[in-house]
Amino acid sequence: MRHALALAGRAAGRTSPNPMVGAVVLRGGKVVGEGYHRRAGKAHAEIEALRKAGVKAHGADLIVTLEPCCHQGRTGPCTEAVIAAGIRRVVVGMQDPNPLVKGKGMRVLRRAGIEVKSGILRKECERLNEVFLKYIRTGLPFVTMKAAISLDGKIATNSGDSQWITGPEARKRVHRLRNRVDAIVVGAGTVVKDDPQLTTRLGKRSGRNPVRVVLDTSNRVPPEARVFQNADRDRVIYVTTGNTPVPHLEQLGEAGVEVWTLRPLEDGVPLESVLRRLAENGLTDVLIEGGSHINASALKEGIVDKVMFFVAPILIGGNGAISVIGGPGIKHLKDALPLRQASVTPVGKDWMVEGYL
Ligand code: AOF
Ligand code: ZN
Repeated sequence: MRHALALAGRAAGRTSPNPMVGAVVLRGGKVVGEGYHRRAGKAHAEIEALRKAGVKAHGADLIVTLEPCCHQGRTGPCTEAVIAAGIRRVVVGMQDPNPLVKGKGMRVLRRAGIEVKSGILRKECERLNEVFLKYIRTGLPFVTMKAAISLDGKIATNSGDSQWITGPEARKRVHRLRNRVDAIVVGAGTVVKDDPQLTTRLGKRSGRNPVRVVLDTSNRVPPEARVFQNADRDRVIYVTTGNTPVPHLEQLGEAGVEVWTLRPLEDGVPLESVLRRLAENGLTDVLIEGGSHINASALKEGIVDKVMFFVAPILIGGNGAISVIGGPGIKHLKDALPLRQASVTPVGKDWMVEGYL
């Protein structure tokens, strides 16, 4: 199962909105076939592993991180292929939360006389697919709020200087993260102030750019911003609440930027509807690299799943220096948001602090 998990992880960031799945065919304790799901629409992990095993699958064991599917989707039901291959025993990491499967896959296998064991390294399998789990249960993407902050929680000095708070190792880590997620969401403030590209830059190693999403509810973002460059090649989405001037929209359109017009909420940013639409577009792993304002809205709307702060051992200070979470905040400490499973990992001279909400 550990090997199957490692195989599954090879496609990290490439399977949305589908899960990462790994499978191994074992015969007499020897691996005779293995495979993993490479991207949505391509063969399921089980099928890849069974194909490799060929006739050796007869009487063998199949180890798979996720319950085999029993439905006709973009590909046929894996249960049929498992039965046809003559597999004797199936070892499953976790049940498939997909309502079309959800235990039915295992029942179908058992009914065909195959021995099924389930829940092996379940926690690890669930952790690997935290994004898929969130999406399949709620229709919303898994959202990580990422920021680089000083030890005193600032994201810039009182004059707005913010480059760079963290060191090169932490920034490299962020590029690896961008290479894995499906989309990055930023607000107008960040684009106006920092003019970021939000691309994946990993040096010689190749990466791919996530879809970049700019929320501009108060029409502040200039169409010349760097984030809109390369929009003809890599998808960029501009979200407005309808007050962007027409020539401005035309310029964005010509640059290849996709424009989404959404109904405004009271305080501007209709985050949840943006996220739902991203998920409908198959973008299920979303990073908010937002800035103070968006971070506050995101937390208020309750749409953040995970926090990832890179903390630099520096002190900035100043009442006018922006902190990582803006907005009105809370009155009582009992209302503070606690992080679950919080952890600290040193990254260069900085620390990566992670936790779940
Ligand atoms: C995968 N890869 O290795 C396994 C999956 O989009 P489809 O038709 O390929 O079906 C996707 C569903 O199939 C997915 O939601 C999950 O329930 C099940 N298993 N999916 O993409 C795999 N084993
Ligand atoms: Zn399948």
